[in-house]
Amino acid sequence: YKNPYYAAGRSVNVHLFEWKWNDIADECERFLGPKGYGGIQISPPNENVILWAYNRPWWERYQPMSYELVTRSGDERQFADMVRRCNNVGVRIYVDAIINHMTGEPPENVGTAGNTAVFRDWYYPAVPYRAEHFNWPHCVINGIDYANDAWRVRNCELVGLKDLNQANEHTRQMIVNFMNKLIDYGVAGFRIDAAKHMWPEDLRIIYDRLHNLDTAHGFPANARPYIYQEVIDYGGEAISRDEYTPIGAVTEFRVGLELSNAFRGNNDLRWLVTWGPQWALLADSDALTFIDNHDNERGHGGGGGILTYKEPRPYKGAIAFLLAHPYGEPQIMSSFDFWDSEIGPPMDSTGNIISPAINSDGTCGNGWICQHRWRQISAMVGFRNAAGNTGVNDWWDNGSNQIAFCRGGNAFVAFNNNIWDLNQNLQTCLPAGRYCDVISGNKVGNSCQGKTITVGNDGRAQIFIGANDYDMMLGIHVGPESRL
Ligand code: LAG
Ligand code: CA
Repeated sequence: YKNPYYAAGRSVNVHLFEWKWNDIADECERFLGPKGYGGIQISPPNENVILWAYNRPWWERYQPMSYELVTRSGDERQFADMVRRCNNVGVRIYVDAIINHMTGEPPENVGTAGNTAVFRDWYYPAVPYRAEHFNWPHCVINGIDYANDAWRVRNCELVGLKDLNQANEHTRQMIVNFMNKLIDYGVAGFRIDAAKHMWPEDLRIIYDRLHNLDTAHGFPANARPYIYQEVIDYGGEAISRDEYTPIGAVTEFRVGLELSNAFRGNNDLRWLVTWGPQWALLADSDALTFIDNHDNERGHGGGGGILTYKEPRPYKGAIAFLLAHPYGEPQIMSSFDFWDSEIGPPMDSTGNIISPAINSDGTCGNGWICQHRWRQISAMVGFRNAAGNTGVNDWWDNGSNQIAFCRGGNAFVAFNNNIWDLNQNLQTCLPAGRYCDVISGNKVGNSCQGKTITVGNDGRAQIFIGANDYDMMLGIHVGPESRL
């Protein structure tokens, strides 16, 4: 359950938060496929309660009404079409699976597929679930429980959301049927929402009943779905991330915390020489790594203090390091603009999501941030693909906030987070020749829009990153986007 089954030569998962299925299919064909992205985490595809009372907040999608595949992102036919078209261009789809709970007791009672429920009776006829399929007696998680009561964290309600009992055979089978339907449509795996709130032994039974990935969609025979479980573990809680690594991969929230801290200038970049498990991070193959996610970019899920698109220079630096370094299976966030932590995606007066516009410079409009289209970020996807499965070698630092390293003989990256220039002759490990820095501009024809780097026969090159340069990093590699 720990292999994302990316197509050959690809890497990096992007969360296209609240995107519509048709738009994702288009984005696979026109951008993500050509740029080498490995996969997409999509927003929950199953029916959720419609909340006009809160002006359609993004979080209504975390309140399921049923497993019918109809949401503001699209219907079942559009879902199937997206998965097929993305797989056809080598980009995998991972589903955000909300299987811990159903709705709370919302003030409205219509779902995105038109179903209703009887909240007070725990009755969701479109699944169907009745009271006996939920945890009983009914209780609500208190803040203090996280420190000392694993039972309550798993069997009581998370913010009042009706808590499914995954030890119940019917409940399990409804969840398994839902997930298998998605696998049969060609998805490659799942983010398990609120995994901390479910018992690992119940989850294991559910995972073991899942189908193999569909060979008709290009997966190898006997491939198991990629499973990354959302467990927020900064230490000191009754429940640990280590309880979940025996059954799948886990979201490593400490990565975003440590790299945000370092790239904000609160910890010297030189210390990153030991980046990985030595920083009390999960083992490499267990870790889904990221800077920000949809919760902590807006202060939900106990998040805060994490770099987001609102602080672009250090944010791009942190993401570049995340993608340049071999540790973990990286994911990047692709957001819509927000000024309020509850507001939903751009929508018209009837609640339909407004598609991102694609500007002539490749950025997005209509309120979509599209970090995955920022040149500095998509270029680092190409960097990671060129680096392949090489390790880190030829580390250099200035004893402070200037660092550089190679990925085998395939790629070289440098960062300058000091307030003075980096101007050094460094070992790049690359074959002699001329290269475009993929951060400061694109290669166009036979020249670079940004910096040009000349590597000598000894593999060394003069590397300059001014303290006031637009970006704090520089990257070159053997791929066609960089090599002249
Ligand atoms: C998650 N991971 O474990 C998601 O990443 C996170 O975004 C989800 O919370 C949560 N678990 C449940 O799937 C989000 C919002 C909550 C919101 C919840 C349900 O962060 O704020 O709760 O989705 O929509 C909302 C209200 C609460 C209310 C609750 C139930 O904010 O005040 O108690 O609904 O009515
Ligand atoms: Ca639970």
